Amino acid sequence: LESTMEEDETTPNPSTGAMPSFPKTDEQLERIRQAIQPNFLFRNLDEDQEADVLAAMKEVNIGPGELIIEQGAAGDYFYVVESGTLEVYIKKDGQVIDPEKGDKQGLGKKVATCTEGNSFGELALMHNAPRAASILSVTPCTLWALDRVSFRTILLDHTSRKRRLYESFLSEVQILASLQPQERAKIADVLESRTFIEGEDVITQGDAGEEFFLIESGTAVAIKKDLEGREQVVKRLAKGDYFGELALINRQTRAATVRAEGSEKLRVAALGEQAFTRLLGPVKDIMARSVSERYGVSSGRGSV
Ligand code: 1OR
Repeated sequence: LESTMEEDETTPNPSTGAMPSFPKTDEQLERIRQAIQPNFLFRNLDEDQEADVLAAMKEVNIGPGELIIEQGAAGDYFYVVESGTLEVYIKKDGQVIDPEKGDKQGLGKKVATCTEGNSFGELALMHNAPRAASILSVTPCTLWALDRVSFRTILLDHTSRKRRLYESFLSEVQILASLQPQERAKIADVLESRTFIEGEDVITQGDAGEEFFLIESGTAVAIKKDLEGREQVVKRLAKGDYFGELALINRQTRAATVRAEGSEKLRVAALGEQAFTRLLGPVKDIMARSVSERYGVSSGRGSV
């Protein structure tokens, strides 16, 4: 049975100050700050929490060809990549892959690459689960490692706050109805709230799509340009509706613009592409199937 961060009572109280602290130069601190800044886990940390994270991170230098995480092992560290490139491999039970097709060291199939500013190793620590993938360095790398206890202590507060915030909202979103509560909790962990005022665009027709969105409150319109370049409203969207899935499913550019409408601010929850693939796998098929229903079979006009 999976245990979530809230349920783990072994996590020490942050106020005991039992966290490790590795001295760093101002330059190093700045580099780590840059590296963790794009990462959802570290957004919205207060100053003290950020200071704790930075202090607890340990520099790790590795050469090329090192297995830094092995699938199935217990989770000990979370890593942020400062420099270098690593590859992510996943091996399914009993899977045999032709070495010529990239089964490096019997690690399975390459599913992703990590470079500067990326991070990995959070899943096993967040969910008390075995490592979900193997991570192999392909160049010399400088990584920042945060130990399991510090990771959980610092990020616990933040995560449980987010889960509470999104729990009831996600349970009312129809497309997510088939998911288990724990699966919705994992989605809550990675959602990021953003607001838009009337007339602002959340996504723009023709752009590359990197995120999926759920509407938390307010309303929006989906707009497509016709052949003469005139904007046509093709759909209205409100609380609980989703958009932005098409570009992620079809790997095409955004098929429409979605714009905030009305005097109430539009609030959306964004989910990045990697998380979309990882967490909405079961829902993705339903979404792909419902594309025709949502947007009309004939021309596909209005798809977002
Ligand atoms: P971990 O603690 O389980 C392995 O240790 C890490 O690989 C994992 O945390 C993630 O940070 C990272 N599926 C699972 N883990 C992934 C994936 C992934 N990509 C990176 N990691 N993918 C799903 C493939 C079906 C790839 C998504 C693009």
